[in-house]
Amino acid sequence: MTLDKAKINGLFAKHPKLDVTYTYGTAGFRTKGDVLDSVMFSVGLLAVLRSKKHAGKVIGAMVTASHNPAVDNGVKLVEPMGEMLAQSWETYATVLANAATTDALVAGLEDIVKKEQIDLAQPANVIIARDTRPSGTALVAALTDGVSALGGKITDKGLLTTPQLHYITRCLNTNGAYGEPTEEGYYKKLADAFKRIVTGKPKLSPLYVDGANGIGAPALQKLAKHLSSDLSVNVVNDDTATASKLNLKSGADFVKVGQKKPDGFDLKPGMRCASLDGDADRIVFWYANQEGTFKLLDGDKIATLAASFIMELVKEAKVPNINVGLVQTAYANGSATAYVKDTLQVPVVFTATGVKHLHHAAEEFDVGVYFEANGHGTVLFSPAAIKAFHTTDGSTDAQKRALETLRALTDLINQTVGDALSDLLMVEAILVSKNKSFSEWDSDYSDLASRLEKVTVSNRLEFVAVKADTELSKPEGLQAKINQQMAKFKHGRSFVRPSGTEDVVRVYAEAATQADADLLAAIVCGIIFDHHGGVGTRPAGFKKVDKDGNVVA
Ligand code: NG1
Ligand code: ZN
Repeated sequence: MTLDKAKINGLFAKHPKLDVTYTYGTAGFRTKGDVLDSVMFSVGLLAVLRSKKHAGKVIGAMVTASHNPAVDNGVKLVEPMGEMLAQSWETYATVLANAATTDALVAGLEDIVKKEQIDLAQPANVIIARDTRPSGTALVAALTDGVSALGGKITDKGLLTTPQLHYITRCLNTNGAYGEPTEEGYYKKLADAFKRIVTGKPKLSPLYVDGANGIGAPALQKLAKHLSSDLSVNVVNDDTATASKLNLKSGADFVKVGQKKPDGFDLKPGMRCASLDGDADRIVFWYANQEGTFKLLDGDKIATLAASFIMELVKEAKVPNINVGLVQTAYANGSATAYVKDTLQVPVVFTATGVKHLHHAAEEFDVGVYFEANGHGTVLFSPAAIKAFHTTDGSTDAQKRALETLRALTDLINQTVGDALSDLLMVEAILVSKNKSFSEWDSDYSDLASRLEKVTVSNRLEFVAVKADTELSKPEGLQAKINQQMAKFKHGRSFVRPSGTEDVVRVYAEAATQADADLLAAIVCGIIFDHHGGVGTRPAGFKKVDKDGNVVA
């Protein structure tokens, strides 16, 4: 069988490539929604090849730009078991997306077919879903044309959260063993597992959830219906009809980066709150303490809560040989890392930014807890651990209860990808089981002060991060300047890396006090802006540094 060049040519003509260079980055392709038409077409083609490579298994395609503004959009592919696209295929995605002519496109496709030894006679199945962004519908149509151009079958699942699409993909490829392959099946699976843990235990006060005016808001409302009296949840920022409101002054990223509450909340001491992001794969929790100060419970706090709870259960259930590990990135708070190592005594592995890296590292453990500080993560259970939880017989009531809770957790926690709704229920189930308030949870350790900034530069790809993103190998000399500055601060730590989702470089700084963290970030930002290609208006807060590294303004 060969590629039908005439068919590809005819459909590609509807989706001409613009004069833009595209890269499959941290989270797939992501940029302004109005320059993505041809990219979607190329991703449709690639999805077909990926499905054929897997002998016709279903590949997922999610159209979303997550926490980014409503005008942005993007796409990422999902592997048959629900993971992110294999990294070795990201290069193919980039090549196809940048092919400007049918000849270049067909050459790119033929190259993949040859290198991957793909049998074109295999069937191909793709499912697609999108978040609430206005550009989504047209982009789905473009991707559909790409799938059709190679004769694949595509099923449009409409509006879903990103983790729901990952869930459905896995269900379809496991003949329902992972669950019913529908949105309703997803809610039922999560609700049933949650009930198995909390039934009969005292309830907590209501949880106020900021839906970021995105797809997570209606999804959580539907999930809540399945939980009726078992979970009291109020969804705020649920206006998905006004496109411009998506992630605007709301959502997990706004709350985490700004370290402040979103719009739409009259925050009172004791209120329990959480924020989802625009495609509901991230969640952070927050509250006001008795003094009314805003307090954040981020991905690091979720990870430590989950790891300590599961370790306790494993011990109580007396399941032998279960190793628990935690995976973090450079953005994890230094206090969180110290707490995990010193108090929980759990091994910590560091990976580069982006959940695909964390996910694979977590698979190395029987119970692999991975979370980015921004609230994106999950807990993976190895097949051996799941088997052990199902085959161990408890002799005491406490042991039996612990085993049942472990089994329920393996159903409650999304095994494919970080999932805000599943994580929300996991945290609530743990807090109910431990009868813990947010402030008690928060008291496990105190975060070091931190600041996350960004700098717009002429070419962010001149910045090359190494050692799990903790250092820069390029531009030459910059890392030494950062090291010189961070040494001046107590608990000072700073690192810089190019974003994979925005055209900026990110600057992270951490120190003993907020003033110091802010100052360290402002200095590093100033150095980058002034000496490494800053563009646009120079932000007023950036510091100026002389050649000896002294702050002069
Ligand atoms: P970039 O833009 O590459 O920093 C952001 C997050 C990542 C990851 C991706 C995907 C931070 C600092 N960065 O990536 O951790 O979640 O988005 O959504 O939070
Ligand atoms: Zn997201």
